[in-house]
Amino acid sequence: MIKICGFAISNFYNKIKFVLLEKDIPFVEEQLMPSQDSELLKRSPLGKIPFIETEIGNLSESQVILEYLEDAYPEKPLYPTNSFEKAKYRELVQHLELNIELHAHSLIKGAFFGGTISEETKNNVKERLEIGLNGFNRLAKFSPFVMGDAYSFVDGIVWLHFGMISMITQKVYGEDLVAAHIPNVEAYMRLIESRPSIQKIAVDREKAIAAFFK
Ligand SMILES: N[C@@H](CCC(=O)N[C@@H](CS)C(=O)NCC(=O)O)C(=O)O
Repeated sequence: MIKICGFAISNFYNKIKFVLLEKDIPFVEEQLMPSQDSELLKRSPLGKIPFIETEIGNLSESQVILEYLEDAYPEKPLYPTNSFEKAKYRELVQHLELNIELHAHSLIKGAFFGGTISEETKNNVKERLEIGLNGFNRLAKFSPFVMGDAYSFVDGIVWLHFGMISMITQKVYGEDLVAAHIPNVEAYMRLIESRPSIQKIAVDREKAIAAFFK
């Protein structure tokens, strides 16, 4: 049985949980925080979450885990079979994570855990986020789903990251940069929330947020 380790507030943790739910793969969860604790470093090379434990070993990095799950559990495929279309799915996920989420992520400590963010960092990150979000618009179809007229797992990943980026940018800039750059994003987010897997993740995340900030 696959064990997913991390905490239910993390968008990367929820990315893996979402894939497990969408593919109907049985799993258990272990809630733990990232750290440099020597015991954790034996399980996750950088002490980061999420990681999974399987009978044959551990895996870290959410996209690597996703690709492993897709290979090892092919019954409910995430990707289309056409190689180019498949690459377009990967392109959107990678663009979202490297060119948007990663920049917003660099603000989390300052935004929510009592750190400080210099004006220079704030301005630089905002510029990168705007470039990333505008680029995302050039790739995404939103007709009505991000890859076209059919729902795909990419929609779930977009929903997870957009939610987090909205929250961070509202806190740091007093403005939701996702809403400011992605047309009709509110309606899109509500559409994706009709998926049972996303509903489960949203409920579990709310509980985790309430417990964390109690
Ligand atoms: N590229 C990694 C990102 C994972 C990540 O950034 N996890 C955060 C929690 S959401 C973490 O463990 N941060 C602790 C750290 O960076 O040391 C993935 O896709 O799994």
